[in-house]
Amino acid sequence: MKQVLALDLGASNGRAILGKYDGEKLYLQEIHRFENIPIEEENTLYWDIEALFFEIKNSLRLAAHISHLDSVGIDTWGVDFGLLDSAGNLLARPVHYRDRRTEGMSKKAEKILTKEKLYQLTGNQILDINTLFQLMSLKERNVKQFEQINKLLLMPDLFNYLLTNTAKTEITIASTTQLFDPYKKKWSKEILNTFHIPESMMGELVEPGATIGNITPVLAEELGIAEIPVIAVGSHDTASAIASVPCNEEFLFISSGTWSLIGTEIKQPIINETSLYYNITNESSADKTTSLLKNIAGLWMIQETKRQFEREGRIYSYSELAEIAQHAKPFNCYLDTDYLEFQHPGNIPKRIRQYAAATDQYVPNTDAEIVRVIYESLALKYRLVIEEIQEVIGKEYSIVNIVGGGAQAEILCQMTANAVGKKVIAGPAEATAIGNIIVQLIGSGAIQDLQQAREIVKSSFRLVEYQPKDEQLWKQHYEIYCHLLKVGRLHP
Ligand code: LFR
Repeated sequence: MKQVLALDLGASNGRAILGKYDGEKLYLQEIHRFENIPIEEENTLYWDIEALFFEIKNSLRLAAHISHLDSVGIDTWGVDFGLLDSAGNLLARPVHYRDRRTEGMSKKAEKILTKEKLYQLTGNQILDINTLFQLMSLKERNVKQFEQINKLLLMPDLFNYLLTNTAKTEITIASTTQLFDPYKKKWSKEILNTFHIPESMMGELVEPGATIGNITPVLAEELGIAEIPVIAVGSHDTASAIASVPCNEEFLFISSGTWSLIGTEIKQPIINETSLYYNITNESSADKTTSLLKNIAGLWMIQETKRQFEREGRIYSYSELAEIAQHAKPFNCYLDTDYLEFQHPGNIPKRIRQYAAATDQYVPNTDAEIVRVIYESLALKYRLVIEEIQEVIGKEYSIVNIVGGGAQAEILCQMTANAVGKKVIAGPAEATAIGNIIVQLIGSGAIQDLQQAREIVKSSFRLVEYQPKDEQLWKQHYEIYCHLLKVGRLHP
């Protein structure tokens, strides 16, 4: 029996999941779950790095006391980073990408390097949150701090460093930065030079599956555990989630969590006018292929809406929210779920009402109506993006695999099947942790390769199929939705 620990830091929480592999099936055991709440100080949104590292240590201690651990791997969302000074200490708390400091930064960058060139060199979708634009913003606001940087470590790399004292950068997370050459799988010298970012600041790159080092003797002693190897997994949570898609044929995936990452796996990056036009990204996947995907809003609006209802004293579980939404009138109002104002923390229901009024639509009033319009608009947007991806690849797919927490949202899975007109296979819900575990097991040779791993996932976890329903009705509303988007009516 191989036993490895996956630490997955997501937007709603962090989780420590023990993966046990008996040579045939994979079993998961949740060891610890903790909050991941950003800190707001002087108008800046930061990672609560101390609390998270405390919980990571806690997770290790708890897991190691339950069972022997062969290794541990950490994944987080992309683009965010910590900065080290020349003594190897953190220069400041890492800033969270939902901070507003990067608003408009990609436009400024385009004055230095055209959008076309930025895309051609990195294959990354141009999003203000990308590491390059965060760095530009830092330089603009605090050049002194920028000059003190000795090493930039992306968040999983930073946690690996805190555990092992070894500073390395794993490739899947590097590929989210807009600083990375997706063909050579190296830092892009041209981007670094153009934006005056010293190459020495960037970490030495390692492949997923590589061992970063062992937990330092001091830490092992503090925790009363062995000096466990720390593995660079697909440390970008999306790369981990995609690794667990239970399919060995060509597939479309929706990695459904706070964000929705929609795309497919391809052998070589696709960087051309159409992919730029649709703002589709090329990221490195956990097994050397490329994930061609688009990053659009996901369950964030539902999560934030649930929190707002709570603040107002109405407590719902996610299944209760889905239940009330089922009974609300369909297609009351359409949202562009990627509208900027929906991306920041706060009172989302209120913003939806303001948005509906400003776009001359029915104003959703009840909790049920609010939740329904979010789910419906997400499903409509999924169809749009799937059509874009298919156009870029030049191929039609017949099945959509939904992995991640959203695979449990039956309402959204069914609406997706209806909107897209394709069969949906939902699961596994614990995709990110499973992908993290798989890469550790491949790294140690316990599993041969990703193909074998995907068969193991298929036989180890519950998958649910959804067939499209009411296709005509959804098609009709999809057409209206596309029209409204096209003529700018969904942007107040
Ligand atoms: C998903 C994700 C996306 C990335 C976004 C911000 O959790 O990692 O892939 O674009 O978060 O980093």
